[in-house]
Amino acid sequence: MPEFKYSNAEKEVEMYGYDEVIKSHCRMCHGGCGVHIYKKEGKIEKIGGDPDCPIAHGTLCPKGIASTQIAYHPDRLTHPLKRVGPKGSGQWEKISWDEALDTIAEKMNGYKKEYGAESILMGYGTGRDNESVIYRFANLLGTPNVLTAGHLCYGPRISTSVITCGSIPVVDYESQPDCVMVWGNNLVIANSDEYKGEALAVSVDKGSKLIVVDPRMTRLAARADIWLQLRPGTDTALALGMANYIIAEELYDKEFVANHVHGWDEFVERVQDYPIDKVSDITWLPEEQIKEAARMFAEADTAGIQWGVAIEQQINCADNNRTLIALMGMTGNLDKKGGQVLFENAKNRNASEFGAHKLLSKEQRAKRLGGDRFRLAGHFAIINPKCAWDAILTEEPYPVKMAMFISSNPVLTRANASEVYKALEKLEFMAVADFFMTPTAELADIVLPASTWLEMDYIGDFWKRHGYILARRKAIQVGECRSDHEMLNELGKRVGQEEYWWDDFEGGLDYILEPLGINFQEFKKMDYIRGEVNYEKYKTKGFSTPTGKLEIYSTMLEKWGYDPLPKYVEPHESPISKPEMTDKYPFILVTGARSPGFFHTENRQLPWLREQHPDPFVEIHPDTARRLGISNGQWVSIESPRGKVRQKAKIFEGIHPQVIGAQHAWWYPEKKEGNYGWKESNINMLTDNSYESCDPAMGSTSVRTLLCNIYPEKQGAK
Ligand SMILES: Nc1nc2c(c(=O)[nH]1)N[C@H]1C(S)=C(S)[C@@H](COP(=O)(O)OP(=O)(O)OC[C@H]3O[C@@H](n4cnc5c(=O)[nH]c(N)nc54)[C@H](O)[C@@H]3O)O[C@H]1N2
Ligand SMILES: Nc1nc2c(c(=O)[nH]1)N[C@H]1C(S)=C(S)[C@@H](COP(=O)(O)OP(=O)(O)OC[C@H]3O[C@@H](n4cnc5c(=O)[nH]c(N)nc54)[C@H](O)[C@@H]3O)O[C@H]1N2
Ligand code: SF4
Ligand SMILES: [Mo]
Repeated sequence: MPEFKYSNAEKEVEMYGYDEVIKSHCRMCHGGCGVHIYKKEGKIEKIGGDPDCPIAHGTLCPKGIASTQIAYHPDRLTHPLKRVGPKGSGQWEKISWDEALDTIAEKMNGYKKEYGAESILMGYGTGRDNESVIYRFANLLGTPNVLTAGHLCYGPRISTSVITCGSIPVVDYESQPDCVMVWGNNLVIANSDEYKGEALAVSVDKGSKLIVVDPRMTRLAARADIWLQLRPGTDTALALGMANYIIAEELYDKEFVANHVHGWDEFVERVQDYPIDKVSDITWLPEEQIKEAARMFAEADTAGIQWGVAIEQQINCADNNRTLIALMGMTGNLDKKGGQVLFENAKNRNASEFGAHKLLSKEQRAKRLGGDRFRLAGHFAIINPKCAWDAILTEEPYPVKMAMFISSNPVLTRANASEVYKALEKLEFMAVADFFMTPTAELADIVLPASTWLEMDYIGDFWKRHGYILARRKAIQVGECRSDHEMLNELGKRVGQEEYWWDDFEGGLDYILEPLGINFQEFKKMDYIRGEVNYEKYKTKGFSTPTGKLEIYSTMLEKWGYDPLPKYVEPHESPISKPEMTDKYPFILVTGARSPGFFHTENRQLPWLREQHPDPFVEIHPDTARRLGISNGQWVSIESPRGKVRQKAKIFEGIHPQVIGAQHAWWYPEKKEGNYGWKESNINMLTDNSYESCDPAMGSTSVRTLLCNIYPEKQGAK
């Protein structure tokens, strides 16, 4: 492996007189961009891109550059706190780490003894490079209840890929696909999961054809050869319609389907239910456009589907993913160079092994909340949040008494926020680890100050499917902050897990690297390690599924009692499924399209980012705005049967007149009274978390497909 170098950094140091430069990689989102951290007099002065980074090639986004403002922010939590007033009162007292960890451990040990380990909920949010350490802690504690965003984000891509083709297929941008179909994703802003927008943008610059499936005009849609502006939530119908056309026109890879697909004939029969004229009616897309896109994708020599979270936040979540994998496979692009590759990881200990999933007993696993209801999710250690709120509020099927949230702010980011708030208020004990006080942290009993990526040593990206691992190198220490890994390393020793943790967490990093025959100090000197790159492995090894084939017909789903073939179901709340609602709620609401400066609820305290985007906005088509008497920049009310919030109108031609696009995750760190205005603009006051509205296998919540109304806010109202 190459030892790392500092291209261009030495010149910068000389020019600007920095004392030190540290090579690391960012994690202000899902992470992965290589950086140079420039220091002067012990403080970070600047963060710059690392041109040698194999993932981002020196490019950075505004969040990465603004990381210094997070590190040194005056509101940063810098020592553990204990609540001394009622919940939400904002009354806190400084305590020591020992007192904080001893108190949390004492509570955990007590609840475990009295109600069983399942009464303790561990929680985190999206991938922040701490998930495997949290699972390790929970599995060793014996609780099957780890509440994440996995039911509606990435978890569905993992679980449907594993049951369908063994692992997540990743677009092979390094080999320049001839065509990329971007589906429910806005990569150049989101840089999500294993992907960076730079790779897609370069690929399109070099000539890849681009198809975009998105109800809103995005930068990518604007550049696309074909933009399919579908009705929100109708993705599976569109994908099945494309499959119908590709089969009818014989544009599929006959050798591949004959030898490597399980259930092809049944799938061919199923797609007969989705003729293009019917799909056109369902999706609002012209027939010719659907055919043209299907042909462009199928006829390309190499093509990939860049899939995003929008396809998962729907009632059709699992079947959306499965149909897209079917499209990748039937066009011969699966594991093909320049297509959609099943990359192999480096031979380090993987996230699942580190997470100690095997050490959770069968008996405890069987108690996973919602495991019987949402069986695909349960199989992959994922729970639907409502199952957790219900257990807290009703004590059914058993009481949940305590929660520990590490890097999550569920009051803002889980559906039906009023219910979330009520549940968190009812918990007997709650601990939160975060960078700042948040509306969720305000409901806790103990708050722990967490280190940012600038303040830790770690092995980054080891959960991702691009096959790279990179060293994160500690640049500074802020107050008494500790990384999540370090705090769980210490907490674990206090709850009977001594033999599974280390003197300090560097021992954990060595353990991850052990199969590679190196330790962390040695890894720190390297640029990166990558797994072997091999294509078309299925030709010799088959796919890693029960039949060894691509399971378009899923034997696992069949075993769990679900339809083994994908199908389209109308969204739970739509003008077609709920026509009686449309008088009061005439618009389709999509929520949560990503904005460049924020990462969910994060960064609203950072001047560089907030100045560019001071208020939440909701997109409305100009014709609709005119009809409703709404002008650009005006505060409006958005309402659903669950609640009402306010955001500022943004008049936007790139959205259908019947669709409204609202932002998610808004709170106001500057409003200290009323728990930071957690209700005011929080779109999850409007979203539905009822079981019937969720994907029946994955438990995914439909935060993209709802009905709403919108109107000008009365003057002075809040
Ligand atoms: N309506 C609607 N709701 C959505 C979505 C949507 O599109 N629409 N998207 C959903 C999706 S895809 C996801 S993944 C979830 C995200 O939901 P979450 O991941 O729960 O995100 P946040 O609510 O922003 O909470 C993250 C908190 O962790 C803190 N934090 C950040 N990094 C660290 C760290 O390293 N350690 C610690 N201890 N704390 C840290 C931040 O300061 C912040 O307070 O939201 C979901 N909610
Ligand atoms: N800057 C920034 N980056 C982020 C995040 C962030 O909060 N901020 N969050 C991170 C997380 S956890 C995630 S999951 C990813 C998500 O990143 P992406 O997968 O890119 O998701 P979004 O930008 O939320 O949505 C992508 C597109 O889906 C469209 N869409 C909405 N409804 C539908 C629908 O029914 N069908 C289809 N086909 N499209 C639809 C939206 O218009 C939007 O343009 O981003 C990650 N990166
Ligand atoms: S895309 Fe993510 S990893 Fe890259 S600079 Fe931005 S926040 Fe950091
Ligand atoms: Mo996510």
